[in-house]
Amino acid sequence: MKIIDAKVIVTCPGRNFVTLKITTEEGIHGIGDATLNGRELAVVSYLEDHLVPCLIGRDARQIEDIWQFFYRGAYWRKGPVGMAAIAAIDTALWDIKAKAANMPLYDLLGGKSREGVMVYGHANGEDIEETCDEVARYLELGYKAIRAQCGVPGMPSTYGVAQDKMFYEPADADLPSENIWSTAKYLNHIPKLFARLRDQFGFDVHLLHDVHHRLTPIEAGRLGKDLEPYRLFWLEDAVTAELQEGFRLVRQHTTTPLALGEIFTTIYDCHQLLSEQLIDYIRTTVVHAGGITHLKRIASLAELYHIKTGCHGATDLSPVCLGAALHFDSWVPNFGIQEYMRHTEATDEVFPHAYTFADGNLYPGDTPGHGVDINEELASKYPYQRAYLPVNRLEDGTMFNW
Ligand code: GCO
Ligand code: MG
Repeated sequence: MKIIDAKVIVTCPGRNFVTLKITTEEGIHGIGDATLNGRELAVVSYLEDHLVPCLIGRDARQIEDIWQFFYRGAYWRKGPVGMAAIAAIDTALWDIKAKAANMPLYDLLGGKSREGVMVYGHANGEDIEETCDEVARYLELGYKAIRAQCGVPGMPSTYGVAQDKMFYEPADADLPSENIWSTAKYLNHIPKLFARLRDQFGFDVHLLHDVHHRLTPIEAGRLGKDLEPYRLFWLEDAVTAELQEGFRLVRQHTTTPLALGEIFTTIYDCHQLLSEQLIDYIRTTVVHAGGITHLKRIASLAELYHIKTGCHGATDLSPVCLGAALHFDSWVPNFGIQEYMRHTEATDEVFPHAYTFADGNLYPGDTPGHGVDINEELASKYPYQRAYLPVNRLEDGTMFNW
């Protein structure tokens, strides 16, 4: 099954997406997501200039060997640009193999472990009142799990609070916009949000919250402790995780479940977090962690330590990544939850897909492969537009984490 073509497609139906399309001599094609938000063209070049020339002529059936060839063969390992490129190749090859076998991808992985994939939606508002209204709306839509983010008094803007409620899009500027951050104001406010949410909605709905890498371990310990009465499903990215052992301190202070890993690119970014049971949910997903092949390894290591999956699923992960993730989620034994931020209608048109939403779950569909395709003609109508994620500064001007 010789690979005869590998094409990189860049499209911007409301936001930028990079897609790799691989075709075999039998005429079977598969696609993979290669989108790296705010750094898209680096992955395009990495694929076109360095990986595609080595891919043509290889046997599409040898997914593992091709993965190892590109991971080990570069000599330079890991990193978001390289791993997103490898992920795109890997996802496209799994898509091809499943299509050739005439199976939905979850069958090739080992079969379905569950009927539906529980997802969480995103409620957010300028203040507590507005956030409560949004949670109510998500409950009406059937969601069983909802992430709640809220504006903080005295801070002009904060992560996770959107202009357009259904389509949150932080990469919104031609040059990075600058936000202001105050840890003290944030830590004082967030427990009030969850006190109010539990008061109004009770304990049946799963509630989640994303700190977005902004606390020190001891501050995270305090927030986790303050939130314990409200029984969060998880507290996400409480601390940046370059220092994996830093999470020991968070763990010593709180039983609030911790989620981490949307920016990890390999198993080496989390092996200590997993083996010391410092987190409860691992957030790595298909596109940024080396594709299905590597994600399976991470999930298997996590399973050994009672840690569940919770794949990243923001809007910058294309429908191709979401489709592949849903097949992975349907199979993986230690599934926890899947993030779901809706894509715009224009994006959904460019990427026709088999997955559907009902009753708080996503269903991957039964079409052979991962069930997502790209309409190239439509994609070509939306040229790339430079867009950056914001940056963050403390109130005194010091650069901080966004
Ligand atoms: C999440 C994430 C996103 C990221 C985005 C960056 O939990 O969904 O934190 O909102 O900020 O994916 O590109
Ligand atoms: Mg996050």
